[in-house]
Amino acid sequence: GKEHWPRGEEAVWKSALRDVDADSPAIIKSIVNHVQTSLARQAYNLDDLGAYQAAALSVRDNLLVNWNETQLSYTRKNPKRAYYLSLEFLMGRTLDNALLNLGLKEQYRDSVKKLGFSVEDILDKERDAALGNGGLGRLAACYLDSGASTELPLWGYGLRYKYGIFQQLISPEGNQLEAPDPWLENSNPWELPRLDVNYEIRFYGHADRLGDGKGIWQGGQEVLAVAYDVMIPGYGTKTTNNLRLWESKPKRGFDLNSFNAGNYEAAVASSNSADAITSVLYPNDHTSCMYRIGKELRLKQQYFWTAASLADILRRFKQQGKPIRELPDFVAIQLNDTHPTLAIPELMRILLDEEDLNWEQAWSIVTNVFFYTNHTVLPEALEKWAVPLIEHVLPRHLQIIYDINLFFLQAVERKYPGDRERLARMSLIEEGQPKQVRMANLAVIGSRKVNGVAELHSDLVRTTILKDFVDFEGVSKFSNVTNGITPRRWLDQCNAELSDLITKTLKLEKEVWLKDLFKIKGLLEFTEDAAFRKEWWAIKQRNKERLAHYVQTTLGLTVRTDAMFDVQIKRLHEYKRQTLNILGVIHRYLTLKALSPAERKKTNPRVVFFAGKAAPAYYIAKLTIRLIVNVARIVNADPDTKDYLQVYFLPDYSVSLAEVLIPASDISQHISTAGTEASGTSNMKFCLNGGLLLGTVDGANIEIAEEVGESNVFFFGHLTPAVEDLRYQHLYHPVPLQEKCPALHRVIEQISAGLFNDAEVYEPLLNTIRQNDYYLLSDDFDSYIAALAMVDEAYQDRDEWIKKSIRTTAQMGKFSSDRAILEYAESFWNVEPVTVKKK
Ligand code: 6GP
Repeated sequence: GKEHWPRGEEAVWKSALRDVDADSPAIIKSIVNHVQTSLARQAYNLDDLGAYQAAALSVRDNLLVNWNETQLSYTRKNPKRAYYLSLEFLMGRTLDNALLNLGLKEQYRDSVKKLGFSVEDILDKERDAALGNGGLGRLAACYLDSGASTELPLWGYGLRYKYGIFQQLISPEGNQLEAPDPWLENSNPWELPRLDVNYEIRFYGHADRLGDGKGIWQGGQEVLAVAYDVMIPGYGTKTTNNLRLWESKPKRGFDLNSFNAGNYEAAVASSNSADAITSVLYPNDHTSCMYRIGKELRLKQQYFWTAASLADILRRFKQQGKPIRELPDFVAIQLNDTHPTLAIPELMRILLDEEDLNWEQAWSIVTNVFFYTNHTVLPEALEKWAVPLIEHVLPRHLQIIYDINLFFLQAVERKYPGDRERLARMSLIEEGQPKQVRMANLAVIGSRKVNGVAELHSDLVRTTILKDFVDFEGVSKFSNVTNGITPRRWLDQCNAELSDLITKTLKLEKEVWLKDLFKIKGLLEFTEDAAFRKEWWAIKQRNKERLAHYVQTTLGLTVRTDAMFDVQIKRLHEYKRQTLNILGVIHRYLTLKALSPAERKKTNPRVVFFAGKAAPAYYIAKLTIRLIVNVARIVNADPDTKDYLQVYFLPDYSVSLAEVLIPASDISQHISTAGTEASGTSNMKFCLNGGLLLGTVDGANIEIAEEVGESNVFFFGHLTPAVEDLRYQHLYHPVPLQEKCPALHRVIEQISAGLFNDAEVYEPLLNTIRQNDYYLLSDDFDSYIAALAMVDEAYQDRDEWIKKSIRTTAQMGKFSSDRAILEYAESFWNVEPVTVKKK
């Protein structure tokens, strides 16, 4: 770009700079005004970052107007409201999304162009808000978008972590390294500090019982929770909801007593520990007890956030002057997994100790306010907190948990007299050294409804981990809401060309089908239209080139774009089986090597992409990354095969990277051991963008196949009911790998022999397969390889493949998160849309 003043059109700058009455369009004026005042920068040295900041502030002004209107109409109409409590909100970038939701993208494109900037370049300056680990956090973000777009009075509550999910680096040997993510460094235009909205949150101290279930909690440490508000614009509506994130601060800057005593260090230490609460997102998903260090801080995060959120919700409710018993008529709180379960004893504490209700009154309110969503059946992910830790940090809450447990177990005993094993299983307290509080049990008995996130998962919840509770409370409390994704970000924003083609083809306003996604079914009738197929395919090709360009500019590697793009992007976890994928890649490599050059030419060239982070202490998952990186190195450099097989591990997976990868995929892999992936949501994103699915019969894959037709997906592997038996056989009747699965054995032995460097490094990973193979790689390998071959074969018939691609997109209507959030609103919360008038 030009370095000297002015960039862009001199006259445009001049007229906007001169004075407020200048005859320049409002957007340009507002951007230039922010350059001069908010940023205090000179027009002549404005760079892309400055232009991004000014544009963002100008968009924020629009959002704030709508935000105020929305909050005003909620206050006036006083509807029942819903609150989504989530420790994670994986929002990604905001500017592009806000522009699209406001319908201002083209106007801003023109305006920044006149000022000498390209909208793509400035969008690229925004850092992701990465306050989440994976699926659970991204789901929360999609639900906020859908809540605002369907005009629901829905607020999110979370924590304002100073550091989001770590930045992933790959060392020369192929190891994952973690660096901090100081995402707030350049200041964040999308948040509004609300220093006046703050609450004092207590920890430690001592609790006394006062009889009648009541108590008093005093002393300890008090920390301040300060609100930061993030605007959540709806698509094509004026509704702009709120995501309120809490930041922790010392109640006083320093402790005067220690200061006077000359104990400077202690004074500073107390303020340090208050700041620490919201300093960092815990980078583990699907684990609650694997990492002992820092556990107390995690518990403090959970309490800090739930207590501040509840105090805020109750203050808002009380402003209406209604009696507290009417709380369930005005408030529904969705618990995103068990992380916010302390809200249950906290609300009991408030109702008993502060509102002076009796136990029955309080419990009846609590159990009509809360709703609990479970996101995994993996046993290691079920949260448990050591009783002594809760007793130390939250002494009053432990008393309340014991009381809840007593009344609950008495009721169980009445229904099943003498069934001690059942009592032990259902108790909130797990015996052991130390005793532990089972948060899922507490969430279930304290909630009005419990749901899983896809049909199969909800069935497994009912028949396995929560079976006793279904028997006791009746099945109607336990239901399903299949996850969804927002088609705004995951089609219109990330794949604008495809979105435009759909709009043109359906002859509908884009606002219509993006808000009623079932309408894309209209594409079906165009599968036989050759010109349409050509356009469809050309867009996929350009998306592949965009991804190749990204890889070229970030890694300096050249991806061939005439190959099939095969993508697996998600957190690294044994149950998701990235290892199966890379072993399949090696199998393909060995097979190619054994072919003659002429035979190789007949094969389908394939580029395999991986991306994803491993929890920093998850040793086996990190070994899988190392293996992928080293396989990529060998395979991509092999002159015999490099035209037919390329492998890439793209570092530092993020929402923004997903937005580039997903539209470029021909096939994506969702290959968890049957019964382990609760739903999956990226499977929906790929299919919506016309990528086909290769997967196991698991999670939402099943419902996707139901919608798009089995002939348009590639399924393989054992089914859920077989898994338990297979694991039993591995333990008690093991068959040597060489006999059971010779193809897999050959692959593993090549790794062991050092074909991919550092042979001995991989032994612990390979041993998980050689030994009890808990995730059934050896059982599913042959059918996996067969499925990959079917994918290759299908890809050769290009026309038929494109038809499959179109049919897939066309039948993804069910998976809009608008559908999902409305199911929550209608069947759980009893919350209705509130229309905010357009002026
Ligand atoms: C994830 C599930 O693993 C995934 O299948 C699902 O799509 C997603 O939640 C949204 O429902 N679970 C988590 O990320 C998690 O940490 C405790 O569960």
